[in-house]
Amino acid sequence: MSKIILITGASSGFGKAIAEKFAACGWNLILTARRKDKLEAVATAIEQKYKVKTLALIFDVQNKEAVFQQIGGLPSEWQAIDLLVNNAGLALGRDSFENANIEDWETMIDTNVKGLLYTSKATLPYLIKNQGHIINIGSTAGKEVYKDGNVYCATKHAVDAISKAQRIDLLQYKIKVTAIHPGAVDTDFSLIRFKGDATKAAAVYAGYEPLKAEDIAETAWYVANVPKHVCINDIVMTCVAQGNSFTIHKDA
Ligand code: NDP
Ligand code: 8X3
Repeated sequence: MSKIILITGASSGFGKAIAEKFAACGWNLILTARRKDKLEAVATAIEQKYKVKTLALIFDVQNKEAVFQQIGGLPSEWQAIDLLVNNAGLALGRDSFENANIEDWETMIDTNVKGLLYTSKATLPYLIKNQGHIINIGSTAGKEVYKDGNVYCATKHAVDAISKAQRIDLLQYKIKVTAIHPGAVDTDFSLIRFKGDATKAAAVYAGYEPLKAEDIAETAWYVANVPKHVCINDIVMTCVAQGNSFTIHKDA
């Protein structure tokens, strides 16, 4: 029987690449995001290409009621979830503490922290039944704070802490918990962070070869396929030009 993966934030970037990778290997996919057109296009293309089943769910992970309604109400054939990937997230702004926008802080906290908690809690009954696996997408920003990263870094530190806490508390259910912490990856992430400023976004990835979303998908595939008795707890991955969250060597 095909395995089932639930991926939040599957309309672009890592989530879309993870969906492609697992579908290519025969898994059925529950894909979630807010942008209906984009998510349904991803789902349709994958179904046609890989002949697997997909279920596209449109909701905002910040909306507690929607998360519990959509995930809690999954059709029975979609309930045997093997793997939850908590990937939906974003940065908004990169400003010094005194200048940063409070609404941006709230959106990052509500999405990256509270959204991950809601999704994990709503999926847990299925994961407990199925001895499933949770992969949380953190960041190098969750390992070291960098200048002007304040609340984004704080949300990813929270993802790091929540991953450790889930791993301990869910031991009794034999649920594996893995956190993947990537450095810079060239996706829409910076375009969204800089609110559509393409020049600023492109500058983040200029002068070196950043990671690609497919690199994260390969890592997710690896950690999901180690032997049953093995749990990969924590992975920090960067491109070779990056040494930590605030050090990238750029060619002149
Ligand atoms: P993208 O912007 O390409 O993808 C983000 C995804 O999250 C989209 O599918 C988006 O879908 C979804 N999303 C955002 N907000 C919400 C929300 N409120 N409710 C539901 N879905 C939401 O960026 P990435 O793929 O790069 O980012 C994915 C994750 O990886 C994020 O958690 C990010 O913090 C993290 N990360 C990114 C790095 C990078 O350098 N790119 C490095 C390290 C970690 P939609 O807009 O349709 O809702
Ligand atoms: C995204 C990577 O370096 O912009 O988490 O924080 S970074």
